[in-house]
Amino acid sequence: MLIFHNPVHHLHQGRHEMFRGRLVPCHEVPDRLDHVLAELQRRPLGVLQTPGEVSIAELERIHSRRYLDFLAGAWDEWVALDPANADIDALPSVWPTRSFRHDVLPDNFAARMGLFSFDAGTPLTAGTWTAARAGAACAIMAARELAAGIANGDGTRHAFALSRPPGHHAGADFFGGYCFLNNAALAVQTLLDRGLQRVAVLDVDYHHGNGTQSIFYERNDVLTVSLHGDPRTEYPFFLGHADERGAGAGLGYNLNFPLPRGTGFPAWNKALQSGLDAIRRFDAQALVVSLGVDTFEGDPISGFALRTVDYLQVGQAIAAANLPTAFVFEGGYAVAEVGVNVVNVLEGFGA
Ligand code: Q9C
Ligand code: ZN
Repeated sequence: MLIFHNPVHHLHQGRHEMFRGRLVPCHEVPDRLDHVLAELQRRPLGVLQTPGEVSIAELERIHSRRYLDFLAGAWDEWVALDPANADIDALPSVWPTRSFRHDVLPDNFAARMGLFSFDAGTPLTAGTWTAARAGAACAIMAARELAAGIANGDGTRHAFALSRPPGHHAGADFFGGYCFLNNAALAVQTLLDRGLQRVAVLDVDYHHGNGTQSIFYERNDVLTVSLHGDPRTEYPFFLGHADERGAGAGLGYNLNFPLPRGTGFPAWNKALQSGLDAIRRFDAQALVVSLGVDTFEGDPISGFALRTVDYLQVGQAIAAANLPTAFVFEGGYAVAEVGVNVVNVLEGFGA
């Protein structure tokens, strides 16, 4: 397995997220990725590489120009408001909701933070843009290698983009859920741009991949499948219901498996099998897996009960789809166990 890791991920280092009216320490910390790297030292699964630069034009295949421009300049704008802001994370605090029908770009920075986000749990920091861009490059490079491998017939069939910040909550023009650039969506688009016709996304993170769903909702070249905590009770709350099946040309190309809090491996695995069946029926040529391990029983912010050993079976099940596969790291906040759980998936996969 070819592994692209983000060498500047630690430049994105949020201090606080808003939770129940208080600023609490961030769950999405650099240590998470370092634990995966440490586990890959103990159980090497392939060559570790760092990505080169990717162009803004490649990011624009998924994200809007004005969102990317905003992200690129946001930190400098934040500090320009007050030099003391250099020691504080930027968080949004005002949002347009249903009755705000225009999206004229406001001059006010706080207003633009709100226009381009959906929660106050996702701090933007000095190094966020640099780290997120390098992370997107990991996903794009992984997809490029896969596309080349598919074209050659005997080249790379599996790759892993090991990066943070994560991506699946980020939409074409919004951040949230600790995500800024949708790494998985960028990997999918790269595969399509390099000649594939049908790509499937399997999102196994605890939280619904609202960004990925919204990006591909009206398209029939991408099947999006997500297993997640029921949005009636679980973040991100406003998307991820079972009746969201896609729209327009994309009708039938989005599949959600909302599961109740407390779901253990047997029921979760049943949903996984149904999702994989749909991917088979779709006749996908490649698979992008949004690999969050916040389904773990010990995860501090999630509610499923998967055990460390179960992740070996998760990998085996995904391997049975027998598709060229790019794994993209997403959530997982039981920091000390994240490495073992992620590498178990990859080992089970037979990487
Ligand atoms: N007190 C990913 O797993 N906050 N994002 C939940 C926690 C948002 C998770 C509240 C969780 C976002 C990529
Ligand atoms: Zn998650």
